[in-house]
Amino acid sequence: MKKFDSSLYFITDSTLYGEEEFLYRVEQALMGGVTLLQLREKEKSTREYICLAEKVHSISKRYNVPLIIDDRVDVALAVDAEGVHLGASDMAIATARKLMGDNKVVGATAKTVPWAKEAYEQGADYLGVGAIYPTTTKVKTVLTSTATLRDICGAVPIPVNAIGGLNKNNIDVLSGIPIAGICVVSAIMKADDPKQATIELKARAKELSLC
Ligand code: TZP
Ligand code: MG
Repeated sequence: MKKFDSSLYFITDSTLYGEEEFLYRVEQALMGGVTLLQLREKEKSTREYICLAEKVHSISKRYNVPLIIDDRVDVALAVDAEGVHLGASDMAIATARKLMGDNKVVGATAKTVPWAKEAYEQGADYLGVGAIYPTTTKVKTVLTSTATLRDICGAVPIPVNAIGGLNKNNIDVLSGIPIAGICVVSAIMKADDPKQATIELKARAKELSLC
């Protein structure tokens, strides 16, 4: 059954470390309490992407945390991941929904209200909205205002997650906006202690009633 909690959505970046260190950090984040995990690979061949996804999935399953594959429905299906995340240049949400079935999670990026409504109507289960702050993670994005984030939350009945440059010291900017949670890469991936960073980020998000 499809069930997910996006309150602390951790998106990985395997380019920062060797594989052993990367997998260790992913597990530390899971131990720290991330609620949703995304494998995000932009450079790997299909075969390499699947190989890493299998390793990550075998870890995430032990923590009962759903694994979402970025960009690639084929990779998600190949490893029986719990979902896929799609942006504007990826497969259309409606097509992905058909291929993935109703029991898998299909997430979408949305930066405007019309785009958010379109993704919802095509069958998206959640939205990622941002970048709220400039990001050091390699991504083609533009900034999205907190006003637009708030409007998107009001425009669709599915969970909306904020993303982009977020960390425990700046998520207060999201206070009072009815998001379902936050997505982070660097705040956990680049932390000295990813488990502790996860615990602290989660505590701060809870303190601000963001999740
Ligand atoms: N989409 C918008 S910003 C972003 C993505 C994938 C990267 C977020 O990374 P970080 O390190 O949390 O700023
Ligand atoms: Mg994409």
